[in-house]
Amino acid sequence: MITHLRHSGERRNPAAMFHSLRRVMDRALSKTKTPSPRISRGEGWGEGQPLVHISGIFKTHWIPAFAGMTALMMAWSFSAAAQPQTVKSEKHDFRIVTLVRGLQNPWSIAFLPDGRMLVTERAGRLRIVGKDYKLDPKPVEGLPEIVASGQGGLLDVVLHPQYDKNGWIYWSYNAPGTGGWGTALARGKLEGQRMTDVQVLFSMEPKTRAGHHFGGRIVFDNKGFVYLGLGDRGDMPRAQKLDDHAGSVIRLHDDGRVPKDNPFVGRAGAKPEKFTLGNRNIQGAALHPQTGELWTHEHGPQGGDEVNVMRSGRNYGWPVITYGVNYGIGTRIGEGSAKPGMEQPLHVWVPSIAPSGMAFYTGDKFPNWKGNLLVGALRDEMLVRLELNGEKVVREERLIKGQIGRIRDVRVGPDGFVYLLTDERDGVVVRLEAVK
Ligand SMILES: [Ca+2]
Repeated sequence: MITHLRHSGERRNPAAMFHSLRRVMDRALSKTKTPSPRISRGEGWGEGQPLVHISGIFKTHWIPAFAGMTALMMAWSFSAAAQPQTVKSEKHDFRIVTLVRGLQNPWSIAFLPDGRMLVTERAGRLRIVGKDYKLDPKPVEGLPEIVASGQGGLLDVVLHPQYDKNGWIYWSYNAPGTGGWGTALARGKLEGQRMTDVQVLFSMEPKTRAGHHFGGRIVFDNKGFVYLGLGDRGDMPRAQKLDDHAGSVIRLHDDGRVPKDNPFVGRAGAKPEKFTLGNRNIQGAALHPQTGELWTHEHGPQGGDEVNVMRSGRNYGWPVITYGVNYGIGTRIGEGSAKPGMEQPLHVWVPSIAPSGMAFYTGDKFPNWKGNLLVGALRDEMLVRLELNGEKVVREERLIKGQIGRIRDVRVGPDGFVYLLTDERDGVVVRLEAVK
Protein backbone atom coordinates (compact mmCIF):
# COMPACT_ATOMS: atom_id res chain seq x y z
CA MET A 1 0.00 0.00 0.00
CA ILE A 2 1.55 3.23 -1.01
CA THR A 3 -1.07 5.54 0.36
CA HIS A 4 0.72 6.05 3.67
CA LEU A 5 3.41 8.06 2.02
CA ARG A 6 1.06 10.64 0.63
CA HIS A 7 1.39 12.95 3.61
CA SER A 8 5.12 12.51 3.97
CA GLY A 9 5.77 16.05 2.85
CA GLU A 10 3.74 17.33 5.76
CA ARG A 11 5.54 15.31 8.38
CA ARG A 12 8.36 17.55 9.40
CA ASN A 13 9.05 16.58 12.97
CA PRO A 14 10.94 13.44 14.02
CA ALA A 15 8.14 11.92 16.12
CA ALA A 16 5.69 12.16 13.25
CA MET A 17 8.29 10.80 10.84
CA PHE A 18 8.87 7.92 13.19
CA HIS A 19 5.19 7.06 13.43
CA SER A 20 4.86 7.32 9.69
CA LEU A 21 7.85 5.11 8.91
CA ARG A 22 6.87 2.62 11.55
CA ARG A 23 3.42 2.23 10.00
CA VAL A 24 4.79 1.89 6.49
CA MET A 25 7.24 -0.75 7.67
CA ASP A 26 4.60 -2.65 9.63
CA ARG A 27 2.34 -2.76 6.63
CA ALA A 28 5.08 -3.71 4.20
CA LEU A 29 6.21 -6.55 6.47
CA SER A 30 2.61 -7.69 6.86
CA LYS A 31 2.51 -8.27 3.12
CA THR A 32 5.09 -11.02 3.14
CA LYS A 33 2.36 -13.62 2.77
CA THR A 34 1.04 -11.86 -0.34
CA PRO A 35 3.94 -12.38 -2.73
CA SER A 36 2.31 -11.74 -6.08
CA PRO A 37 1.56 -8.21 -7.17
CA ARG A 38 -2.12 -7.49 -6.85
CA ILE A 39 -4.16 -4.47 -7.72
CA SER A 40 -7.70 -4.45 -6.52
CA ARG A 41 -10.55 -2.18 -5.76
CA GLY A 42 -10.43 -1.94 -2.02
CA GLU A 43 -13.37 -2.61 0.19
CA GLY A 44 -13.83 -0.05 2.84
CA TRP A 45 -14.13 3.04 0.72
CA GLY A 46 -16.17 4.76 3.33
CA GLU A 47 -13.43 4.00 5.77
CA GLY A 48 -11.16 6.26 3.81
CA GLN A 49 -9.13 3.52 2.21
CA PRO A 50 -7.20 4.30 -0.94
CA LEU A 51 -8.75 4.03 -4.37
CA VAL A 52 -6.41 1.24 -5.36
CA HIS A 53 -4.49 -1.13 -3.12
CA ILE A 54 -1.12 -2.19 -4.47
CA SER A 55 0.39 -5.06 -2.56
CA GLY A 56 3.53 -7.09 -2.97
CA ILE A 57 5.18 -4.99 -5.64
CA PHE A 58 7.37 -3.05 -3.26
CA LYS A 59 8.40 -5.81 -0.93
CA THR A 60 11.62 -6.84 -2.62
CA HIS A 61 13.08 -3.39 -2.79
CA TRP A 62 11.73 -2.02 0.43
CA ILE A 63 12.76 -4.50 3.07
CA PRO A 64 16.54 -3.87 2.73
CA ALA A 65 15.82 -0.17 2.76
CA PHE A 66 13.80 -0.55 5.96
CA ALA A 67 16.63 -2.49 7.56
CA GLY A 68 18.94 0.35 6.72
CA MET A 69 16.62 2.83 8.35
CA THR A 70 16.43 0.94 11.62
CA ALA A 71 19.20 2.82 13.40
CA LEU A 72 17.73 6.15 12.41
CA MET A 73 14.28 5.08 13.51
CA MET A 74 15.58 3.89 16.86
CA ALA A 75 17.09 7.29 17.40
CA TRP A 76 13.79 8.94 16.52
CA SER A 77 11.94 6.44 18.71
CA PHE A 78 14.17 7.29 21.65
CA SER A 79 13.74 10.99 21.16
CA ALA A 80 9.96 10.63 20.72
CA ALA A 81 9.68 8.58 23.89
CA ALA A 82 11.93 10.82 25.93
CA GLN A 83 10.31 14.06 24.86
CA PRO A 84 6.70 13.98 23.69
CA GLN A 85 6.15 16.45 20.92
CA THR A 86 4.33 19.66 21.69
CA VAL A 87 1.66 20.71 19.24
CA LYS A 88 0.68 24.34 18.89
CA SER A 89 -2.94 25.04 18.09
CA GLU A 90 -5.44 27.90 18.09
CA LYS A 91 -6.71 27.56 21.64
CA HIS A 92 -4.27 25.25 23.42
CA ASP A 93 -0.80 23.86 23.06
CA PHE A 94 -0.63 20.22 24.01
CA ARG A 95 1.62 17.18 24.16
CA ILE A 96 0.90 13.86 22.46
CA VAL A 97 1.80 11.18 24.98
CA THR A 98 1.78 7.57 23.78
CA LEU A 99 0.42 5.37 26.58
CA VAL A 100 -0.08 1.98 24.95
CA ARG A 101 1.39 0.36 21.86
CA GLY A 102 0.87 -3.00 20.22
CA LEU A 103 -2.89 -2.93 19.70
CA GLN A 104 -4.13 -4.42 16.45
CA ASN A 105 -6.74 -2.15 14.84
CA PRO A 106 -8.18 -0.88 18.13
CA TRP A 107 -11.73 0.44 17.77
CA SER A 108 -12.91 1.78 21.10
CA ILE A 109 -11.74 2.63 24.59
CA ALA A 110 -13.60 2.78 27.92
CA PHE A 111 -12.37 3.85 31.34
CA LEU A 112 -12.98 1.65 34.36
CA PRO A 113 -13.41 3.52 37.66
CA ASP A 114 -10.31 1.82 39.13
CA GLY A 115 -8.06 3.46 36.53
CA ARG A 116 -7.82 0.54 34.14
CA MET A 117 -9.01 0.84 30.54
CA LEU A 118 -10.82 -1.51 28.20
CA VAL A 119 -9.84 -1.45 24.54
CA THR A 120 -11.52 -3.40 21.74
CA GLU A 121 -9.57 -4.74 18.79
CA ARG A 122 -11.59 -5.22 15.62
CA ALA A 123 -10.28 -8.77 15.17
CA GLY A 124 -12.47 -9.73 18.14
CA ARG A 125 -10.40 -9.18 21.27
CA LEU A 126 -11.36 -7.15 24.32
CA ARG A 127 -8.15 -6.05 26.03
CA ILE A 128 -7.43 -4.71 29.50
CA VAL A 129 -4.90 -1.94 30.01
CA GLY A 130 -3.60 -1.69 33.58
CA LYS A 131 -3.34 1.46 35.67
CA ASP A 132 0.35 1.47 34.71
CA TYR A 133 -0.70 1.45 30.98
CA LYS A 134 0.61 -2.10 30.56
CA LEU A 135 -1.44 -4.07 28.05
CA ASP A 136 -2.59 -7.37 29.52
CA PRO A 137 -1.46 -10.00 26.99
CA LYS A 138 -4.57 -12.12 27.64
CA PRO A 139 -7.81 -10.89 26.07
CA VAL A 140 -11.03 -11.06 28.09
CA GLU A 141 -12.76 -14.44 27.71
CA GLY A 142 -16.44 -15.22 27.44
CA LEU A 143 -17.60 -12.88 24.67
CA PRO A 144 -20.12 -14.39 22.25
CA GLU A 145 -18.95 -15.37 18.76
CA ILE A 146 -17.65 -12.43 16.74
CA VAL A 147 -17.23 -12.41 12.96
CA ALA A 148 -14.14 -10.43 11.97
CA SER A 149 -14.80 -9.65 8.31
CA GLY A 150 -14.02 -6.50 6.36
CA GLN A 151 -14.93 -3.54 8.56
CA GLY A 152 -16.77 -5.78 11.03
CA GLY A 153 -15.60 -7.42 14.22
CA LEU A 154 -15.52 -6.25 17.81
CA LEU A 155 -16.48 -2.59 17.73
CA ASP A 156 -17.54 -0.30 20.59
CA VAL A 157 -17.25 -0.78 24.36
CA VAL A 158 -19.11 1.48 26.82
CA LEU A 159 -19.85 1.31 30.54
CA HIS A 160 -23.42 1.64 31.77
CA PRO A 161 -23.93 5.11 33.34
CA GLN A 162 -24.55 3.36 36.70
CA TYR A 163 -21.65 0.96 36.24
CA ASP A 164 -20.56 1.54 39.85
CA LYS A 165 -23.83 0.00 41.01
CA ASN A 166 -24.59 -2.63 38.38
CA GLY A 167 -21.27 -3.54 36.73
CA TRP A 168 -22.72 -3.74 33.21
CA ILE A 169 -20.36 -3.35 30.28
CA TYR A 170 -21.88 -3.01 26.79
CA TRP A 171 -20.21 -3.82 23.50
CA SER A 172 -21.17 -3.92 19.85
CA TYR A 173 -19.85 -6.49 17.43
CA ASN A 174 -20.47 -8.34 14.20
CA ALA A 175 -22.60 -11.37 15.08
CA PRO A 176 -23.24 -14.43 12.91
CA GLY A 177 -26.77 -15.48 11.98
CA THR A 178 -29.02 -16.70 9.22
CA GLY A 179 -27.81 -15.30 5.90
CA GLY A 180 -24.46 -14.02 7.14
CA TRP A 181 -23.75 -11.52 9.87
CA GLY A 182 -24.65 -8.10 11.22
CA THR A 183 -24.13 -5.63 14.03
CA ALA A 184 -25.24 -6.72 17.51
CA LEU A 185 -25.27 -5.31 21.03
CA ALA A 186 -24.42 -7.32 24.13
CA ARG A 187 -23.68 -6.69 27.78
CA GLY A 188 -21.88 -8.55 30.52
CA LYS A 189 -19.96 -8.19 33.77
CA LEU A 190 -16.21 -8.38 33.99
CA GLU A 191 -14.94 -10.79 36.59
CA GLY A 192 -11.17 -11.07 36.47
CA GLN A 193 -10.32 -11.99 32.90
CA ARG A 194 -13.79 -13.21 32.04
CA MET A 195 -17.08 -11.66 30.93
CA THR A 196 -19.96 -13.22 32.84
CA ASP A 197 -23.77 -12.87 32.78
CA VAL A 198 -23.52 -12.19 29.04
CA GLN A 199 -26.77 -11.13 27.37
CA VAL A 200 -27.22 -10.36 23.68
CA LEU A 201 -29.66 -7.44 23.67
CA PHE A 202 -30.01 -6.82 19.95
CA SER A 203 -28.87 -8.34 16.65
CA MET A 204 -29.66 -6.56 13.41
CA GLU A 205 -31.83 -8.14 10.73
CA PRO A 206 -31.58 -9.12 8.00
CA LYS A 207 -28.02 -10.40 8.04
CA THR A 208 -25.86 -10.50 4.91
CA ARG A 209 -22.32 -11.42 3.99
CA ALA A 210 -21.21 -7.86 3.16
CA GLY A 211 -18.04 -6.54 4.77
CA HIS A 212 -19.11 -2.90 4.85
CA HIS A 213 -20.80 -0.32 7.03
CA PHE A 214 -21.51 -1.85 10.41
CA GLY A 215 -21.87 1.44 12.30
CA GLY A 216 -21.40 0.30 15.89
CA ARG A 217 -21.32 3.29 18.27
CA ILE A 218 -23.18 2.88 21.56
CA VAL A 219 -24.47 5.85 23.58
CA PHE A 220 -26.55 6.02 26.76
CA ASP A 221 -28.78 8.98 27.41
CA ASN A 222 -29.78 10.36 30.81
CA LYS A 223 -33.18 8.66 30.78
CA GLY A 224 -32.25 4.98 30.81
CA PHE A 225 -32.13 4.40 27.05
CA VAL A 226 -29.28 3.03 25.00
CA TYR A 227 -28.69 3.89 21.34
CA LEU A 228 -26.77 1.95 18.71
CA GLY A 229 -25.81 3.58 15.41
CA LEU A 230 -25.86 1.24 12.41
CA GLY A 231 -24.72 1.39 8.81
CA ASP A 232 -26.40 0.49 5.53
CA ARG A 233 -24.23 -2.66 5.25
CA GLY A 234 -23.02 -1.52 1.86
CA ASP A 235 -26.50 -1.81 0.38
CA MET A 236 -27.83 1.75 0.01
CA PRO A 237 -31.59 1.16 -0.38
CA ARG A 238 -31.71 -0.66 2.98
CA ALA A 239 -31.29 2.69 4.76
CA GLN A 240 -34.80 3.76 3.66
CA LYS A 241 -36.60 0.56 4.65
CA LEU A 242 -38.61 0.45 7.86
CA ASP A 243 -38.60 -3.36 7.90
CA ASP A 244 -34.79 -3.42 7.99
CA HIS A 245 -32.47 -2.34 10.82
CA ALA A 246 -29.70 -1.24 8.46
CA GLY A 247 -28.99 2.47 8.05
CA SER A 248 -30.55 3.64 11.27
CA VAL A 249 -30.12 4.37 14.95
CA ILE A 250 -31.84 1.90 17.22
CA ARG A 251 -33.11 2.76 20.72
CA LEU A 252 -33.63 0.29 23.55
CA HIS A 253 -34.09 0.16 27.29
CA ASP A 254 -30.79 -0.72 28.93
CA ASP A 255 -31.96 -4.35 29.29
CA GLY A 256 -32.77 -4.63 25.58
CA ARG A 257 -36.54 -4.17 25.79
CA VAL A 258 -38.08 -2.02 23.06
CA PRO A 259 -39.41 1.29 24.43
CA LYS A 260 -43.14 1.74 23.86
CA ASP A 261 -42.59 5.29 22.64
CA ASN A 262 -40.17 4.36 19.86
CA PRO A 263 -41.40 6.08 16.69
CA PHE A 264 -42.25 3.02 14.58
CA VAL A 265 -43.75 0.82 17.31
CA GLY A 266 -47.08 -0.59 16.10
CA ARG A 267 -46.50 0.23 12.44
CA ALA A 268 -47.10 -2.90 10.35
CA GLY A 269 -43.85 -4.43 9.12
CA ALA A 270 -41.61 -1.82 10.74
CA LYS A 271 -38.75 -2.81 13.04
CA PRO A 272 -39.77 -1.38 16.42
CA GLU A 273 -36.17 -0.85 17.58
CA LYS A 274 -35.63 1.82 14.91
CA PHE A 275 -35.32 5.42 16.13
CA THR A 276 -34.25 6.98 12.80
CA LEU A 277 -33.70 5.99 9.18
CA GLY A 278 -31.64 7.16 6.21
CA ASN A 279 -28.21 6.91 7.89
CA ARG A 280 -25.27 5.64 5.82
CA ASN A 281 -22.66 4.58 8.37
CA ILE A 282 -22.49 5.99 11.89
CA GLN A 283 -19.10 5.55 13.52
CA GLY A 284 -19.22 8.46 15.92
CA ALA A 285 -21.90 9.37 18.45
CA ALA A 286 -22.10 11.28 21.70
CA LEU A 287 -24.70 12.74 24.02
CA HIS A 288 -24.81 16.53 24.01
CA PRO A 289 -23.84 17.57 27.54
CA GLN A 290 -26.50 20.30 27.79
CA THR A 291 -29.43 19.20 25.62
CA GLY A 292 -29.12 15.47 26.30
CA GLU A 293 -29.73 14.80 22.59
CA LEU A 294 -27.83 12.26 20.53
CA TRP A 295 -25.31 13.76 18.13
CA THR A 296 -23.74 11.57 15.47
CA HIS A 297 -21.61 11.78 12.41
CA GLU A 298 -21.73 9.49 9.43
CA HIS A 299 -19.59 8.67 6.45
CA GLY A 300 -20.73 10.05 3.14
CA PRO A 301 -19.81 8.31 -0.10
CA GLN A 302 -17.16 10.31 -1.99
CA GLY A 303 -17.66 13.58 -0.14
CA GLY A 304 -20.58 14.31 2.10
CA ASP A 305 -19.57 13.14 5.57
CA GLU A 306 -22.15 14.64 7.94
CA VAL A 307 -22.82 15.71 11.52
CA ASN A 308 -26.46 15.28 12.59
CA VAL A 309 -28.67 15.36 15.67
CA MET A 310 -30.72 12.17 15.86
CA ARG A 311 -34.39 12.79 16.57
CA SER A 312 -37.20 10.30 16.94
CA GLY A 313 -38.67 9.10 13.65
CA ARG A 314 -36.64 11.42 11.44
CA ASN A 315 -35.28 10.47 8.04
CA TYR A 316 -31.67 11.55 7.46
CA GLY A 317 -31.93 11.08 3.73
CA TRP A 318 -29.41 8.47 2.61
CA PRO A 319 -29.33 7.55 -0.27
CA VAL A 320 -32.08 9.85 -1.54
CA ILE A 321 -30.20 13.00 -0.57
CA THR A 322 -26.47 13.42 0.00
CA TYR A 323 -23.67 15.92 -0.51
CA GLY A 324 -21.47 13.15 -1.90
CA VAL A 325 -21.14 11.37 -5.24
CA ASN A 326 -20.33 7.83 -6.37
CA TYR A 327 -16.77 6.68 -5.71
CA GLY A 328 -14.26 7.08 -8.46
CA ILE A 329 -16.71 7.82 -11.25
CA GLY A 330 -18.15 10.87 -9.45
CA THR A 331 -21.70 10.40 -10.68
CA ARG A 332 -24.67 11.72 -8.73
CA ILE A 333 -26.44 9.64 -6.11
CA GLY A 334 -30.17 9.99 -5.46
CA GLU A 335 -32.10 13.18 -6.04
CA GLY A 336 -29.78 15.92 -4.83
CA SER A 337 -28.87 17.37 -1.46
CA ALA A 338 -32.25 18.39 -0.01
CA LYS A 339 -35.80 17.11 0.02
CA PRO A 340 -38.89 17.90 2.09
CA GLY A 341 -39.32 15.42 4.92
CA MET A 342 -35.60 14.70 5.08
CA GLU A 343 -33.17 16.21 7.59
CA GLN A 344 -30.30 18.48 6.69
CA PRO A 345 -26.94 17.84 8.37
CA LEU A 346 -25.47 20.46 10.72
CA HIS A 347 -22.10 20.14 9.08
CA VAL A 348 -20.75 18.50 5.95
CA TRP A 349 -17.24 17.52 4.90
CA VAL A 350 -16.55 17.65 1.17
CA PRO A 351 -14.16 16.03 0.42
CA SER A 352 -14.65 13.26 2.97
CA ILE A 353 -12.44 12.99 6.03
CA ALA A 354 -13.81 9.51 6.97
CA PRO A 355 -14.86 10.38 10.53
CA SER A 356 -14.69 7.93 13.42
CA GLY A 357 -15.08 8.56 17.13
CA MET A 358 -16.66 11.63 18.64
CA ALA A 359 -16.75 13.37 22.00
CA PHE A 360 -17.95 16.64 23.42
CA TYR A 361 -15.15 18.18 25.41
CA THR A 362 -16.46 18.33 28.97
CA GLY A 363 -13.25 18.21 31.01
CA ASP A 364 -11.25 20.97 32.69
CA LYS A 365 -7.77 20.38 31.26
CA PHE A 366 -8.54 22.21 27.99
CA PRO A 367 -10.74 25.05 29.29
CA ASN A 368 -10.81 26.81 25.91
CA TRP A 369 -12.21 23.66 24.28
CA LYS A 370 -15.17 23.43 26.65
CA GLY A 371 -18.31 22.36 24.76
CA ASN A 372 -16.39 21.76 21.53
CA LEU A 373 -17.10 18.67 19.47
CA LEU A 374 -14.03 16.52 18.81
CA VAL A 375 -14.11 14.16 15.82
CA GLY A 376 -11.47 11.67 14.69
CA ALA A 377 -10.65 11.06 11.04
CA LEU A 378 -9.42 7.88 9.42
CA ARG A 379 -8.61 8.96 5.89
CA ASP A 380 -7.27 12.35 6.89
CA GLU A 381 -5.49 11.00 9.99
CA MET A 382 -6.45 13.94 12.16
CA LEU A 383 -8.51 15.24 15.05
CA VAL A 384 -11.14 17.82 14.13
CA ARG A 385 -12.25 20.38 16.70
CA LEU A 386 -15.62 21.99 16.00
CA GLU A 387 -16.73 25.10 17.86
CA LEU A 388 -20.49 25.27 18.20
CA ASN A 389 -23.10 27.91 18.67
CA GLY A 390 -26.16 25.85 19.48
CA GLU A 391 -26.49 23.59 16.46
CA LYS A 392 -24.29 25.72 14.22
CA VAL A 393 -20.67 24.85 13.60
CA VAL A 394 -18.91 28.23 13.74
CA ARG A 395 -15.29 27.14 13.45
CA GLU A 396 -13.36 24.04 12.45
CA GLU A 397 -9.75 23.38 13.43
CA ARG A 398 -7.82 20.41 12.07
CA LEU A 399 -5.22 19.04 14.45
CA ILE A 400 -2.24 16.60 14.34
CA LYS A 401 -2.86 15.77 10.70
CA GLY A 402 -0.76 12.79 9.64
CA GLN A 403 1.12 12.70 12.94
CA ILE A 404 -0.16 9.55 14.64
CA GLY A 405 -2.21 7.66 12.04
CA ARG A 406 -5.85 6.86 11.31
CA ILE A 407 -7.87 8.04 14.30
CA ARG A 408 -10.58 5.55 15.19
CA ASP A 409 -11.83 6.73 18.57
CA VAL A 410 -11.91 9.96 20.55
CA ARG A 411 -12.82 10.08 24.23
CA VAL A 412 -12.50 12.51 27.09
CA GLY A 413 -11.01 10.59 30.02
CA PRO A 414 -12.16 10.94 33.64
CA ASP A 415 -8.96 12.98 34.10
CA GLY A 416 -10.12 15.57 31.54
CA PHE A 417 -7.43 14.68 29.00
CA VAL A 418 -8.31 13.64 25.45
CA TYR A 419 -7.64 10.03 24.49
CA LEU A 420 -7.24 8.84 20.91
CA LEU A 421 -6.92 5.39 19.35
CA THR A 422 -5.24 4.75 16.01
CA ASP A 423 -6.69 2.14 13.67
CA GLU A 424 -3.38 0.67 12.63
CA ARG A 425 -1.87 -2.78 12.60
CA ASP A 426 0.33 -1.55 15.44
CA GLY A 427 -2.24 0.80 16.93
CA VAL A 428 -1.73 3.05 19.93
CA VAL A 429 -3.56 4.84 22.70
CA VAL A 430 -2.36 8.41 23.02
CA ARG A 431 -3.32 11.10 25.48
CA LEU A 432 -3.38 14.77 24.61
CA GLU A 433 -2.22 16.82 27.57
CA ALA A 434 -2.63 20.57 27.53
CA VAL A 435 0.51 22.55 28.34
CA LYS A 436 0.54 26.10 29.57
CA1 LIG B 1 -28.03 12.82 5.55
